[in-house]
Amino acid sequence: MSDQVYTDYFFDESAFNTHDGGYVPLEEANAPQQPLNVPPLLKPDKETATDTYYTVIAQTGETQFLPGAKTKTWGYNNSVLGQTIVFEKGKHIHVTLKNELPELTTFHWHGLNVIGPYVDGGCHAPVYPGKGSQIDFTLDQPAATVWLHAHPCPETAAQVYHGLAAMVLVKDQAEAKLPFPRQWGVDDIPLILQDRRFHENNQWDYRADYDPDGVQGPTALINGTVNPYFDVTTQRLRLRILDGANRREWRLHFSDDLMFTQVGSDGGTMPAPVKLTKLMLTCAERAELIVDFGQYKPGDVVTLYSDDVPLVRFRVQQFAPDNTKLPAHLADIADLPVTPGLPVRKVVMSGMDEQVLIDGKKFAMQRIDARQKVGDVQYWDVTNTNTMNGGMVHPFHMHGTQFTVISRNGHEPYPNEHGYKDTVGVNPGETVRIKVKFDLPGLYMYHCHIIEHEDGGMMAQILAYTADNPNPDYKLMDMDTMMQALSEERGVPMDQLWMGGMESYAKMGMRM
Ligand SMILES: [Cu+2]
Repeated sequence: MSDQVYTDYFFDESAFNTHDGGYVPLEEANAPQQPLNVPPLLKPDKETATDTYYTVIAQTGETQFLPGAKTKTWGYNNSVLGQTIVFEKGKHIHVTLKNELPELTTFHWHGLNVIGPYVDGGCHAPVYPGKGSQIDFTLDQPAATVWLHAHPCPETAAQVYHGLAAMVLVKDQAEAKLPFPRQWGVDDIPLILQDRRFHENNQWDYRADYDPDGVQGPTALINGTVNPYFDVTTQRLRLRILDGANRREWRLHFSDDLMFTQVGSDGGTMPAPVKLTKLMLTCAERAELIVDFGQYKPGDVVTLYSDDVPLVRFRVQQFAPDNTKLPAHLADIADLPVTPGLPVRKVVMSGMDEQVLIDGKKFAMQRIDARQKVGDVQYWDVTNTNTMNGGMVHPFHMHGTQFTVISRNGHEPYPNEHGYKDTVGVNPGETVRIKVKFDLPGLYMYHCHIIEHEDGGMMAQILAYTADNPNPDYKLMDMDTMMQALSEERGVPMDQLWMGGMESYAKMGMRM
């Protein structure tokens, strides 16, 4: 491992979300400290040597976040967020999806290389209330921390805000051999970072808080816990961090500027560990960190902050000494040659508020914007042209693939961007070159992961096709079907339906 310790956030400071006119600063929680909630591992319905069966239920519930009234929430096999789902590479996975919510939803596997558009679970795979569906797939990708969230366009942001997000772990034999902590809830800890505003009676009110540049709240929730502490009983902790917020960037650091080691990013283990004292995550990005508490003694408290707001207090207990050293090389990342003859694909993210566009257009569910042959390796140049008032970082996400980051404005990517990624923050005025290959056919979305931007139209879709089936006949969702269903489910006339993303189309004089 390189001895270099990086001490900055890498991203352009002038574009941090704190400069946004609608920025909602986090406030230090005044609720009592509570133990960090660790979402339990979901039990399979059945498991054989080759197959695993799960049932995932989207359900309503009530959650005690604050003293007083419970908050009405949605979750997966849980009142909010979800139980943690584990998939083993190479096993045939069968998932029964059930919708017990009052409205349609979809089940999107963010970071999984699965067939699109139905198994992938984007907007074309609605599951209606009271109904279910079945998916199955076999994973051929490295161990990683990925996630499940709702993705019914343009209602994704509201549903994720209600709580529809769960962590998913992919496991494989290569990662199992690495000297990483792996006792779930003891030294292998998820940290799903979100923020909410609690209104009267401790309720969330997405519409009241709506902002086309992303909904934020002043209260940090970590795995759905306000003001959590965690008792450290081992010298090393592995933190699997997910930015599960609709809009917020997290600028993470510990008290005493404690150094930590990043060993994983979105698509799994990084090629080499990287030592840091600061880490910024943009929406939907993940980072796996190893934190060593060896210099502390029982009774000490180490605090994880975002900017200057405490998120989690790690209370150091007695632990056995652990001198495990990480190897200098952790994982192989394929450096695939680009397929000869292919041009560099250009993708432009522009605008802010309601004006957000991708390649000059807003998303349309029935329009296929691009094509790439399965197996081809192509450079994509993803540009953020929004430099107004310092601009903002757009986290660019692709379904159906894990890409590699080649360069930022022609320069080296950040030191912790050498692993597989499915989401990359693009600074204002910057072009990020990524290398993209689809292993499976399907129709896949790519978009900004500020979720209100994606609902507002900063999204497009690409057909990954094979030579023997260049024009598959997918049944694609359409806006009339979507609106009719929601209108019936909510019991409101179509012309009174409100979805945040629709406003962005209406204000631009467009239809979805
Ligand atoms: Cu954006």
